[in-house]
Parts: sequence; structure tokens; C-alpha cells
Amino acid sequence: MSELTFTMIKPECVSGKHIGEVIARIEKAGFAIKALRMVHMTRKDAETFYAVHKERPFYGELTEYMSSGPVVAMVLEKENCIKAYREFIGATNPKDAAPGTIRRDFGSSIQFNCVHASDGPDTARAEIKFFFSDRDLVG
Ligand code: 3AN
Repeated sequence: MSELTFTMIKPECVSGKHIGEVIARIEKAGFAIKALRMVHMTRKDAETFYAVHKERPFYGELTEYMSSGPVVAMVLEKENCIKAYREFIGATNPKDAAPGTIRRDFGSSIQFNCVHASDGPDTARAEIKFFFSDRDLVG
């Protein structure tokens, strides 16, 4: 079944000028881009977006980092997209990510791990809605 997921290219990957390479790999892997925008989140935006992690010890540094520079937010579509995209990007810690994945190739630590990806259908829906309206998604 065709499904949507949400992803963000994180600030260090944007400032490292890897946007083009990352998007090329995403497209080559068969994910269709349904919406795309560049955003510099405020600290409050990042705190709201990552509210599920509020109790985690890294919440402060995560939200500070994610609001430190622009990100590229995208909606992707593919069969079983949420799971397929998480497999494609690799494990959260780039050191554990499989060779050839974007987190392994462009990430350097658990915080600087190249991209964010939704972890389930409910979060995908909420995260898409956080950044995009229905009209932003191409048909
Ligand atoms: P994933 O992004 O693979 O779903 P989560 O949900 O465990 O991983 O973590 C959410 C985000 O929080 C990750 N993208 C990661 O950058 C950050 N994060 C997770 N663990 C740590 C940590 N120990 N220190 C700093 N940041 C972390």
C-alpha cells in the first residue's frame, strides 16, 4: 500500500552542502517527493515538534541543535514508506548504520545523524501537518 512519511535533512547536513546528494539518493531509492520546503525553526518550533521527547535527557540539546540552522522538510511517498525509509536511512546512531545508508555516509554522531524520519503512521501524519498544509502536497 502506498504510504506517506515525513523527513527533515538536519542542520549539519544542510550546512555541509549535502542537500543535493541526500535528495538524489532518496529519489534513486524510489521515494517520490510530494512536498518540500526549507525552514529555519525557532527554538519553540523545535520544542513543539519534539514534544514526545520532552522527558528525554537530550531534549534540550536536540531542540537547540534543530533550531540552530535551516532544515529541508519533505513529504515522501512509496509502498510501505515509513518502514522502507527508516531502513534506507540506517540506524539512529551513524556508527551502527549499515554501509551505504545516508546516516552512515553523512552522519557523524547520534545527534548529527543527517536526517529525521517519522517512526509510525500517527507521527507521520502529525509531522506532515506540522510543516505542510494539504495544498502543499502535489497530486
Ligand atoms: P530516530 O530519529 O531514529 O527515530 P529517536 O526517536 O530515538 O531516533 O531520537 C530522536 C532524535 O533525537 C534523533 N534524530 C537523534 O538525533 C536525537 N537523539 C537520540 N538519542 C540522542 C542522544 N543520546 N543524544 C543526543 N541526541 C539524541
